[in-house]
Amino acid sequence: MNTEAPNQDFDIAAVFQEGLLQAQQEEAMLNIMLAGRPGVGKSTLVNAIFGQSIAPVGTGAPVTKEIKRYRRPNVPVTVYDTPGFELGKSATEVADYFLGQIKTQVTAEGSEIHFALFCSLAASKRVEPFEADLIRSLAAEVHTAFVLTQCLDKEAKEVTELRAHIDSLRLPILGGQPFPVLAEEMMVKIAGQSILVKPFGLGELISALALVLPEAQKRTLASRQRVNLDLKVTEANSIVAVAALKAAAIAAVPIPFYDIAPLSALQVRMFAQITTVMGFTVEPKSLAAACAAVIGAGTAARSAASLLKVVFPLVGGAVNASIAGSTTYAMGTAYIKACEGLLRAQIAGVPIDQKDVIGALVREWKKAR
Ligand SMILES: Nc1nc2c(ncn2[C@@H]2O[C@H](COP(=O)(O)OP(=O)(O)OP(=O)(O)O)[C@@H](O)[C@H]2O)c(=O)[nH]1
Ligand SMILES: [Mg+2]
Repeated sequence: MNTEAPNQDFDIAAVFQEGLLQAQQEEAMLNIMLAGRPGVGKSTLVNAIFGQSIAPVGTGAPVTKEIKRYRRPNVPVTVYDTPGFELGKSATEVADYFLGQIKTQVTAEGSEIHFALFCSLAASKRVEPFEADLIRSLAAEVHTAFVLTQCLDKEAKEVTELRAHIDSLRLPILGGQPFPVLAEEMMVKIAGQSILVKPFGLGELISALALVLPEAQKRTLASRQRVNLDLKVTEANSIVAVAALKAAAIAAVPIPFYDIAPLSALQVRMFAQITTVMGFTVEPKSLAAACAAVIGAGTAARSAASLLKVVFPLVGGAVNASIAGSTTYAMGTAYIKACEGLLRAQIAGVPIDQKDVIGALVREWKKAR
């Protein structure tokens, strides 16, 4: 059987580029509502989660004279920011008003409010009855996480007492308990000493939110947040599982090697999806070079007709379902490991660039074989 590809026109860079675009276009909008007193740290919280200034500097379009909507170009996240509560109105009235206004807006876009973040200072003594009622009214309609902001020490006596108090209120909040967080590092003076307290708690909050989101919004959250690497890896693994199944389906009837461009395209698109979830910016040309290095081909873009062909042993000149599935799985897993290793390095303060992604992919691939 002819195992040579008669048509070598498989442009990895182009397919990868197309895959990146597609992954971005498919990202579902995530609608977030913020509530809580003024100045408790609502904006700081969302900006820290997404690693960019969404709430204060985005174009805040007024939904009503009170509610602001924040959105940035090319970021599928919309934040609805509600103001501090007006006294004189009941909590139910306030919640219904906010929810009603925001729902009108998101429904017009064919969507819904995906969750609300109710924020209160970790240093507060207690939750006022008005706030408790507001949370109950919100939580009756949307998933509501109770976030204790600007927390310096979640084990501190005051915080433990506040949490016990919140527990006693039996609020219908996400996860059954509040999330103490420090969204941004904070310099504090203790006994004349300046101490830098590092951010914490955002990863736990994101994990809990991911559990209640529909698949599409979970993907958006996983891709766009910058505080929970495990969620990215989990999502990336499910991308690989789906791709491996698709690959096996394509090769359900064994296909000859000269005809496996669709399989290779599927694998390159899988790389693009993983790249998007991991939150990397990778130049298509660099990725093509990496693939070329992985498969041992000399040139980058228009290299082998298939990634599979060179990497895996010929079995009777054809690819069967099991080879297609396992190859796709192995490639995806190596790429995730490469991305994960680099992101961990980056979190530890090591600056990384695109060339590192390529090197890491090649290393992981060699380890896996
Ligand atoms: N270091 C540090 N400062 C914080 C944190 N959260 C809030 N702050 C500070 O607290 C102030 C208020 O924070 P914002 O995020 O603007 O609070 P907000 O709830 O959005 O305020 P309004 O939109 O005015 O209601 C700002 O000066 C923030 O820098 C945090 O986690 N760490
Ligand atoms: Mg704000």
